[in-house]
Amino acid sequence: MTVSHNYGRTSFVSKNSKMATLAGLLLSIVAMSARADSIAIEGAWMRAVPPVSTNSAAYMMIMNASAKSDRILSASSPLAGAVEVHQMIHQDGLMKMLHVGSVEIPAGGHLQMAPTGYHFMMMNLKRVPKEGETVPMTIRFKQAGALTIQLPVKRSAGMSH
Ligand SMILES: [Cu+2]
Repeated sequence: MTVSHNYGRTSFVSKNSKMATLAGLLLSIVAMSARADSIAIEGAWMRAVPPVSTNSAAYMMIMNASAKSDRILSASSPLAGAVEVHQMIHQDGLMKMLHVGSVEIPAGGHLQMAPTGYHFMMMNLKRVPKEGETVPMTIRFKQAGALTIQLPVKRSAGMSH
């Protein structure tokens, strides 16, 4: 489910000023999206699951405004024992989930993580968050470094704005 295309949004490329990055980070936490230099994340959410669940999943759009491709190396959340990148695939008439080691975000492209494709599997939940809560997740990128985002807990993607 990797789709690559160019963004006609030059505003994406942030100047490497620490103040601008900090201001942008603070601003984007409020907007439930985040950016670190070339990477911007929008529409992030975590699926609300029943209290007995041990796993959940997180979805988002990851955009790479850089001229270099980037990769997700790992992710973590204080609420999960482990966070893995998974992919839903259709095989032999069944939907299967694959653990993928590393996913590329093409230069000038994006990676859409959604219930039908790539997702962050949040495993061994230490506590099941309620709908409406916000859960932090840190994603480590090969080029852009670590980025911490806030995941609103929802039952479905819905429209947040
Ligand atoms: Cu999964």
